[in-house]
Amino acid sequence: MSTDTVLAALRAALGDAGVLTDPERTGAYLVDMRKYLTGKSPAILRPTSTEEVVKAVEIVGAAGLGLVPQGGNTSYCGGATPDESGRQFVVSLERMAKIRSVDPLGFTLSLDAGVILADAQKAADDAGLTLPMSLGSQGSARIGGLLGTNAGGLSVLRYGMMRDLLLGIEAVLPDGSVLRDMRRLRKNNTGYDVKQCFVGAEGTLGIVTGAVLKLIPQASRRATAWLPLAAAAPLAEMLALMRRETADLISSFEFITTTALGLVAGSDSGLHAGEGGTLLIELSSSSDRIPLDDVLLGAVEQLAERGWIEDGLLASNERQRAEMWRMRETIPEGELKAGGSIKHDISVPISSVDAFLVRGAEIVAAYDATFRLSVYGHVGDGNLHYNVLVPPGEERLAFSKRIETELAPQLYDLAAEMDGAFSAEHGVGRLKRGLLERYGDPVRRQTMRRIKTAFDPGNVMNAGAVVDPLG
Ligand code: 2HG
Ligand code: ZN
Repeated sequence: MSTDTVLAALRAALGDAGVLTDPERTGAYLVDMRKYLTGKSPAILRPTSTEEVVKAVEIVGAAGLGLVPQGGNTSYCGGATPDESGRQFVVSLERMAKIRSVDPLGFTLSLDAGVILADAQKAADDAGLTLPMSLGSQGSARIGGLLGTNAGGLSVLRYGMMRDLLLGIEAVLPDGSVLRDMRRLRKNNTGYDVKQCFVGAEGTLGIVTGAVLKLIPQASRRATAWLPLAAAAPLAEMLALMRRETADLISSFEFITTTALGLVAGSDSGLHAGEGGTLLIELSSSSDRIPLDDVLLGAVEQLAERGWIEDGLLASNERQRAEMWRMRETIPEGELKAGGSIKHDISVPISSVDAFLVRGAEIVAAYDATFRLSVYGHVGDGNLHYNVLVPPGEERLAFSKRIETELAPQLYDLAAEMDGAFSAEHGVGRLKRGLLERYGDPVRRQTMRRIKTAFDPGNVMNAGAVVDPLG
């Protein structure tokens, strides 16, 4: 079947607005957010319903071509960018962005996979509830992509990753059949949990078109602290103390080093880091009866008594709180402005975070003592963004290649030695496939390939990302 015939069939099925071929409009879909990869595609498909997704899958599958599902195109690992063959259609879910329903008694939100995270948060909020998922790219990241990468973010410590929030799913499989499992059940022990296969699969098993997510009572109260740290403050011990002393009301425990903070546009708020960096801690609750500020203050005093913090600031109003979060959330932007960074999204058991920081710094210093590190992350989840800043005068992509081959393996080896992972919350995509080969348990990898083969023997869905089918 010629490409023109396929395009004509797709136009008949999705309408002209559902099939973009004009290079002026397709360009943005073909390059990953960090501009590491640029792919080619015969067209960008923009279905408006699950039925249209089915038609697209059937037409493209029958023609022996491939599909790359795409949400907000914010993948850090090239998980939503087509390859250069020109044989993969991008399927953007951007026109499937309806909130289907909110169940205020069951605390659930049913929605299309193309809903932007910020809009999903608002829908929950409008119903007097909270969707406990927030991250820097929430203004553009879409639910399907967040599920595909099992995104984490800023409140994983208390509420978990996307996987933990997922109750139901709707997905179009590579053969055009539709998995309809949009049930709002908390308990459903009726065999394999098939919906979870799509989480972290980065669109390699099918196209997620809808989801049911867990909500929580509206987190109307918050207590937020900015805590400049003494040198070598023991982060894991501090976290354990805070969890204990706050009765686990802690929803964020973010660590920022002095260098990372220095990348963020200054403000008059006086927020600074101590010798050991800084912590941004938040407690949240839906009840007025819990004196959150007192609980936080009491716990912080204990950190001070042990000499682990230099001083501390409790946000006294929403403006101050928002400023603390702005400082944290704009670090990736600050890295870009400083010339870019090479990102290592590693995780280790929480008890190994402190050792990783020490040994990681030794590895980097031994490689090149002039390198500057932008380290920050969700210490509450054992997740560090251990980023190396591109030195002035270095070309970003060439530098990235060098770090990838020479330095990154040493950092990933260190994480592996500590039973950690080379990707904590950013996925595998196309960029980290080699790492999966190197660090994955061989039986796990083989099982992943078997799962891929079972769902997608023809390798129609996002071929080239994560794993290949068998044979
Ligand atoms: C964050 O925590 C994101 O801000 C981005 O996961 C991390 O850009 C990064 O390295
Ligand atoms: Zn992160």
